[in-house]
Amino acid sequence: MISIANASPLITSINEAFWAHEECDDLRIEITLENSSSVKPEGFSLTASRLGTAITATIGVQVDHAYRYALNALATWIKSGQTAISSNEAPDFAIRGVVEGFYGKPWSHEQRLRALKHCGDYNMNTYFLAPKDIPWQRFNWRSPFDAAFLATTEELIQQGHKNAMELAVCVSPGLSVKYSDDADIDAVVNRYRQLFDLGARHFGLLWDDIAWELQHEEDIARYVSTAAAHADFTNRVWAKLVALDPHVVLTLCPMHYSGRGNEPYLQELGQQLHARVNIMWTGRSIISEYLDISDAVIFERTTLRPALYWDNFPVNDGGLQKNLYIGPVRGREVGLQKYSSGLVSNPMLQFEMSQIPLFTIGHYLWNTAAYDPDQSWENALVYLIPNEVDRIALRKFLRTSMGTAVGGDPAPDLRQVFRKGVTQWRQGNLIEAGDIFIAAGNEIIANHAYLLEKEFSKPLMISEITKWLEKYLIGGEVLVGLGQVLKGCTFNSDKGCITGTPADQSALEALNEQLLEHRKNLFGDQIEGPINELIAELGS
Ligand code: LOG
Repeated sequence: MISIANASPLITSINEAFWAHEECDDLRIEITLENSSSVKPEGFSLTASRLGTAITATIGVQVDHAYRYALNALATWIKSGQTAISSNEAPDFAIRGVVEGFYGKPWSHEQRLRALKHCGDYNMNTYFLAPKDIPWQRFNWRSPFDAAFLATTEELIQQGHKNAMELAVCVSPGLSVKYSDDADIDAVVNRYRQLFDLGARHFGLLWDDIAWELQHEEDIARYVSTAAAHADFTNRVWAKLVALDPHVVLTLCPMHYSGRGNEPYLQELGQQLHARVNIMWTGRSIISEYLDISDAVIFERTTLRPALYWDNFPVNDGGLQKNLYIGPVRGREVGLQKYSSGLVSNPMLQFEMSQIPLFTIGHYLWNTAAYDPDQSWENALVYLIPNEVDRIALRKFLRTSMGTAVGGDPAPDLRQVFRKGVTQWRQGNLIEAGDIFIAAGNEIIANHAYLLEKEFSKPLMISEITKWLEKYLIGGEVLVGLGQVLKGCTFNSDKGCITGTPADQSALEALNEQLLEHRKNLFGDQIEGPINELIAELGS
C-alpha cells in the first residue's frame, strides 16, 4: 500500500503508474511531499527509513515530473535492503533520452509504450519519434495526421507523462519542401498544432539525409544558401509555434549533422536561427567513437548554442545490421553536459536488446562523473533479466558481442580463452591447448541449447537474436573443431612451431569458412584471427 499526501494530478499519475510495476505488496510505504528549494531543477531530495515492513519517505522536487526520479531512487534503495537513505541529486544533462530515428522497421506501438516506461526507469525525459521508413514521417508530411495516428500518439504522450517523458514527434519535410512557400509552413505547423492539442510541448523538425542544393526556382531566387532556407523556414515555424504557448520547445536536426562543428552551413544556420531552437549534432562522425568537450566547444561557438547530441549509438540500421551493439556506452566524456543541451540515443532495430545500452546511457546522462560502463552494464542485466540463472546464461552470449562502435572489447571472455590456449600451444602443449578450446566450445554449445529452451524467461529477447544465436552455435562448434585439430598436430621444438598435415590445414580452413559464411557478426575477430595464424603456421 502506498499513500502520498498533497500530490498534484501529475505526481499522482506518476505515482500510480510507478507502483503498478513494482513488487512491494508486503510493504507499507508512506510518502510525504515537500516543495524543496534546496533541489536543482529536475533534481530531488529523498530521505527514507524502514521499520519492519513500514517505509516512511519524504521527497522534495521543484518540478513535478522529477518525482519519478525520486521514486526510481526510492525503489533501488528498497531493493538494497538498507535501513535508511538521504540523498539530494540532480541530472547532469538537461535533455536525456531516445531518438527513434533509424532506417528500417520502426518499433511497434506496444514497444514504444514499453520504451517510455523503461526510459522513465533510466531517468530520461525525452523521446523523439522520428522513424525514417514510414510514410507519415518524410513522404506525406503535408497532410494532417490521421485519426488513427492521433489516437496512438495520444496514448504515447500520456504514457510519456506518467513516466516523466516528453514525446517529441518529428516532421521531416526536406525531401519535397518548398522553403519559400507559406503553405508548407502551415502544413508543418498544422501537424504541430494537432500534437499540441494532445498535450505535446516538444517538437522536432528534421533536415537530415536530404538534397543539399535548393530544388525550386522560388527558393533559389529567395535564399543565398540551403542554410539560410533552413533557418528562415524554421524561424517562421517557430514564430507560429511559440504563439501557441511560450514554453514550447523546438529541436532541429541540421542537414550537416556530423563533422568538426565549424562547417560554413552550421555557422550560417546557427547565426540566423532563433536562439531558442535546439540544434542536433551526431558529433565528429555519423557514428562517433568519442563525444568530447573540445569538439562541443567548437560546435557551440559556431552555432551560438550548445549541441543537442543525436548519438548514433547503439543504432544498427543499413549496413550495420549484421552487428548487435549490446555493450555499455563508452567514449562520452565526463563533464560533457556543461557544453551540451542534452543527448538522445538512436537505438537498434532490436527493441529488447537496445534496452541494455540505453540503461547505461541513462546512467551516463544522470551523472557523467560516476558513470562506470562495466558496472552499469551489469546493473542493466539485473534490471532486465531478474531470473539469475537465465541472466548468467544470456550474459555469456552477450559477452561475445560487446560492441565495437564506441570501443570496448567485443568478446572479452573469449579473449581470455585464446590467451590461455595460445600460450599452451606456443609452449608445445598441444593436448592442453586443444582441451581449452574444446571446453570453451562445449560450454557455448550447451549454453546455446539452454537459451533456446521453451522455459527461458526472456523469450522476446531470444526471438530478436535468433540469427546471432546461430552464429554463436557455429562459434562453439568451430572452437571444438580447432581443439581437435590442435590435438592431432605435433610441435616441432627445433623450429618452435606447430606442424600438421595438409588435411589439418584444410580442416581449419573449413572451420573458418563456416564462420565467415554466416552473415551476422559475433566474437569480434577473436576466432578467425588465431585460426588464420595457425593455418599459415601449419603451411610454413
Ligand atoms: C540518419 C539516421 C540513421 C543514422 C545511422 C542522423 C541524423 N540521420 O547518416 O536516421 O539511423 O544515420 O545509420 C543517419 O544520424 N544518417
